[in-house]
Amino acid sequence: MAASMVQSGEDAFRKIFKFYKRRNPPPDFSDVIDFSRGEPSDKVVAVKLEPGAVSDVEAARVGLQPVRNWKAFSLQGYPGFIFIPNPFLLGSQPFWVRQCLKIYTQKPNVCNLDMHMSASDTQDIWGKSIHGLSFPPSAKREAKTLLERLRWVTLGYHYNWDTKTYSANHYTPFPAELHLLSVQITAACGFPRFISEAGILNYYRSDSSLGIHVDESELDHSRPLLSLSFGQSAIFLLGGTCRQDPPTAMYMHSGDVMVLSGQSRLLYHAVPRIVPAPQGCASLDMNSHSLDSTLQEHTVLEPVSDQDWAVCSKYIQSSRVNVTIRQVLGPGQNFPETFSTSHPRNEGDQTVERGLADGAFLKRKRSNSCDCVDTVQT
Ligand SMILES: O=C(O)CCC(=O)C(=O)O
Ligand SMILES: [Mn+2]
Repeated sequence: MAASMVQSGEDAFRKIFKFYKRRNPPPDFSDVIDFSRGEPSDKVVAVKLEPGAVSDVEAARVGLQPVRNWKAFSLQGYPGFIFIPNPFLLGSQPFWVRQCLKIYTQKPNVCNLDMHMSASDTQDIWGKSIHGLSFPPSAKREAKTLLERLRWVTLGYHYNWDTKTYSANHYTPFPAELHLLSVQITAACGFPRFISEAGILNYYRSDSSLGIHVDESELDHSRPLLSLSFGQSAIFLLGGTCRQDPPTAMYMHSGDVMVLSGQSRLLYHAVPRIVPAPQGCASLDMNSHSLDSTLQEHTVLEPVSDQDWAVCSKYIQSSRVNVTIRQVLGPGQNFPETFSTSHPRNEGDQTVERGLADGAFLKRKRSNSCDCVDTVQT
């Protein structure tokens, strides 16, 4: 049992992170909570959502089931933590996967590859990768495609990994359809008027992990942080306000949604391991990408062509994409004077700000302190 391995006073989070990251011998996964089973237990509690906040038509427009059909859970001792196992309509995830791989990777969005490549080289990550990705797995390829080397993309207010801040003068328009999806999910969770101002997409290969961190760079922590996952599954660890608090391990499968709000908004978390999606995961099925025609009328979901889906499904057979959406500023709030410019939203300067290394381990600054939440990434 992972939590019982740690002794009081030590960095329990780090110990459990290493436990789940270990390759040889592989860890025992029997303590990992699987919300897709849909069963409340001594740790898992059902959460009531607000079905009236989102009409069935609004939900379907962005590829979501009617809210009354969603299941939602929290964890004992984590108020404000909401986990919604795959609320997407069958056949709608391929659109979101395609957006993450083909659309959100385009300029002016910023990515890890900008760190050591020219703007023209990172101009068309998708277009430059599709040929290489089409090779059968047995064929030996010289170099990895850009998509295979992609680790993160930022949207909206671009997170600066060095200063761990957002700033008014590095903003590019947030994708409208992703904002719409975020608004529907957060409204159903009891947070009306959510404004999607910053997004971080993390692209995980099968051996990637994401270090222990707290998302605290947003200026208003009363707004929820929304997380969406597609492709292969992950072990996600949710800890406390101190590194000494042993984290709870849970699976995140394709389509799963997580909301960190209230007291859970500033908790330590990490992804120590990517694990294969469960057998028969419908969202990864090549044949499930054509959306029911009755839903197509008002949808923001453009059809995904067979060619595009062939590339996407190839990529997500061994990868996971996670999207976190953040409201940075509270209502009426501005960036501190030193960061502000006269017109923050339209004049995004194109300076490339980067911080994360291009490597399988998406490392973020760590802290061993228990005094306060003093780590760090966003
Ligand atoms: O990949 C995940 O599930 C977590 C991502 C995350 O914590 C982040 O981007 O801040
Ligand atoms: Mn995070």
